[in-house]
Order: sequence, then structure tokens, then C-alpha cells
Amino acid sequence: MSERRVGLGTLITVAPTGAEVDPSRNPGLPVTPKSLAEAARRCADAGASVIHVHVRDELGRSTLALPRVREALDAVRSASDLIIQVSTGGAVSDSEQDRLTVLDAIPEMASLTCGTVNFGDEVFVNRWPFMVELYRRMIERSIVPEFEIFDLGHVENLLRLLDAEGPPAGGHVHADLVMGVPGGMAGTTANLVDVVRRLPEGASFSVTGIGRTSVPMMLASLSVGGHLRVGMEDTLTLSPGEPVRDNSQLVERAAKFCHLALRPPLTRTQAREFLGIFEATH
Ligand code: KMH
Ligand code: ZN
Repeated sequence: MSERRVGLGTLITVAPTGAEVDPSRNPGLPVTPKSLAEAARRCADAGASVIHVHVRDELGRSTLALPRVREALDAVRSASDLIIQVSTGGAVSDSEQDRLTVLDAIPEMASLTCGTVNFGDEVFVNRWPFMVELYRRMIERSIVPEFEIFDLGHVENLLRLLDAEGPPAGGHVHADLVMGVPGGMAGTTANLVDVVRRLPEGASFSVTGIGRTSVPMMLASLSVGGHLRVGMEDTLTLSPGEPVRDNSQLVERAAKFCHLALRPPLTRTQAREFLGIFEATH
């Protein structure tokens, strides 16, 4: 894993909304551009450097419609200097064409899921040709990818993609291990270590623990030099029976763990340097 640019600081990504959570389950879920912007501002103050963005329509449903995506990104940009990472995963029902089109909003970063996975009762489909097309378009647009790894086999697809298509925009490989999705790899330290061992030389990684695996996977990630992703896309409670009030609480908690581990949160400038965003966009 690479700590070459900024020592041992920690990248904190916030995933405030997601595509699947029903807004009726938690009033703190930011679904409008205005509430996303407010979440971005508060999470930046709490120590986040990247925001993983899913966009919702006027009724709170997941959408990839470009005008709405642009509106949401503009709102986030005007409220904070967070690195914007647009989701190309969308919702399981989204078409490949719509998932490709969000790249035309030209975010600094975008997610790229490295394979198909069962996703609760659904299937999150990521065919190889689709992955290649997504990756090529990101390279053309100088968008830095975050490679989403839901299962061990996804690492093999990541290696194959890099072999076949070359390095990403900015030159640095950063992955996010999404652990604890029903149908994907479980959130255990053994799985985490297994995946990290197989990442390409020089790659960095963050860890997303879904639901109750959020805190244990955060600690496990810090212990092996990894980075963190938290947010209401991934967990709606701080502890059993205690709902999250807003995303910044999850970022604050993550930042506390980073300080305890003597790996304080990276600033946004450090994070851009770390991820190769300056190299990609200059
Ligand atoms: N909503 C999931 C089906 C991503 O954002 O790139 C996909 C997801 C991954 O959340
Ligand atoms: Zn997502």
C-alpha cells in the first residue's frame, strides 16, 4: 500500500446518501442538493476529505439524470472543498448507459465497481466489457477512479483491468473494500487482510464496513495502514438502537479513531496529492 506522498495520515471518505436507503427510515438522510451541500460542509469540518455522491430526484428516489447530478455537484462544490467522487454504481436497477453518462458531469473522482455481486435480494451487475468502458471513459476525462471491491474475485478483475488498460488518471491506484453487504465478502479482519495482500503493489485502500461491521472494520483498517469510509449509505445507527442524526457524527467518530491511531485525517490538499488528483487534472 502506498503512503509515499503524505506520511501516515488517513483519508476519510463520507458516503452520505446512497441509492438504496429509504428517506423515511431516517430524517437525517440528505437527499436534496441543499441538504447534500449542508452535509458536505459539516463533514468537511469534521475531517472528511472525499464525498461519495449518489443523487436523488425530487421524490427522494435514486437518479443518474445529468441535470440533477450537475445541480447536486454544484451545491456540494459551493459548500465545501471536498473531493467529489460520483457514484457510477447508482442503484441496482440503473442501466449501463446511465451509469456511463454521469461521467459527463466531470467530477474529480468516480467509483468503479470491479465485478458482479449479489446485493441482498438483488444482483449488482458489473460486466467486464462495462468495467472496461467505464475505465476508458475515466481515463479520457482525467477522472480518478476509486475501485470498489465487494468480494475477493473483484481484486482479480482489478488486476486484469490494470494489465489490459494501463494505470488510471493520476497514476495512483486506490481501492475501497466494501465489506458486509449481504452477498459480498463478510466484514472480518481475516477477509480484509486477504484482500489487501492481493492488491497491486503501491495501491492504497479504504474500508467500508456495512451496518454493524462499521466500527470493527474501521479499527482493522487503521491497524493495517488503510483508510476509512463512513456515512449513512452504509450505516444508519451509531450503536444498536441509536440512530445517526447526521453524517458528520460518523465522520467525527472516524476522525477520533484516526487521532487515537496517530494517523490524523488528511487535509483536502493532502488527499488530492495522495490520490493523484493534481497529476490527473494538470
Ligand atoms: N448502490 C449499489 C448498487 C457505488 O456507488 O459505486 C452500488 C454502489 C456502488 O453503491
Ligand atoms: Zn455508493
